Amino acid sequence: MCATCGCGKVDEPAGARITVPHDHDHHHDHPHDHSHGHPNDHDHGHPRTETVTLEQRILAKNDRLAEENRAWLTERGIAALNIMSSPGSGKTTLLERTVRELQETVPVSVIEGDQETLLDADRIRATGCPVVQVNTGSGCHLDAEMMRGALDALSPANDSIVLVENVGNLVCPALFDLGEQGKVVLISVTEGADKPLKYPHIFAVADMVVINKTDLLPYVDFDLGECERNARSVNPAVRVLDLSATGGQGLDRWYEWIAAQRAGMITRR
Ligand SMILES: Nc1nc2c(ncn2[C@@H]2O[C@H](COP(=O)(O)OP(=O)(O)OP(=O)(O)O)[C@@H](O)[C@H]2O)c(=O)[nH]1
Ligand SMILES: [Zn+2]
Ligand SMILES: [Zn+2]
Repeated sequence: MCATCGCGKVDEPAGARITVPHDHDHHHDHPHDHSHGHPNDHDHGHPRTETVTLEQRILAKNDRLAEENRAWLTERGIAALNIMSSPGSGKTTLLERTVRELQETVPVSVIEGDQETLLDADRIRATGCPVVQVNTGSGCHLDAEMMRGALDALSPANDSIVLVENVGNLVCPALFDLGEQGKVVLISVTEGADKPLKYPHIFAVADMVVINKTDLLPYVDFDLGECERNARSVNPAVRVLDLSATGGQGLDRWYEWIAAQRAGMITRR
């Protein structure tokens, strides 16, 4: 996992950059001094026991921070939903549409995770929705420390919804609890119905699997029923929804699920 892919050095979370985009963001000129100079000395040749110990320390620390986030969110009745997928499945497109359609009636804000750029945060900001961008540099997932930093920068209202777009990756985000109320795995019909079997860990931790881009079903060889069965084979209790973020089909059930998550958090407060 992360100790071997290079994203999970114990000190790495401090290297993440959290940006609240402004109207006059001249960020393109800022020096890129984050992580390019890090030596690539992670674990080649180290005994396996050392790698395992490092992984355990990273995950134990993350779990502690995630519990703090969970308590913080629960006290405030805030439903944070962590949306994970491979790059390009449509996370930002779904969030853009969701905030456009919900923000009139429900307080909602967004945390965007990407290795680099403010592009996704800029797309969300164009909807008028409060947003912060977390740039993880070489990291390939959000962790609980980044989540806490982003929540501090965002200051979401009590009883609100925080939609979190994780870094596009079906592997590492599965391991890092953010303290969120719900984990969503998004898969699009162009990716193949076998993905739950090939990346079982992320599907196993999901509360909801969303199958996106159903408007493309006539053009691709993708069996919705097979994908759903594959998801249930690794996570029998998981909810599965199919929708089209661009076409709008199936979005009602997505909004109903979000509303139920929010209601659950408000009740707990
Ligand atoms: N046909 C179709 N295209 C979609 C749909 N949802 C997203 N797309 C397209 O898929 C591409 C990627 O969408 P994004 O929303 O940027 O994907 P993402 O998951 O946020 O990507 P990363 O942030 O890079 O991981 C864009 O060209 C979208 O227009 C959909 O429901 N149908
Ligand atoms: Zn990783
Ligand atoms: Zn995105």
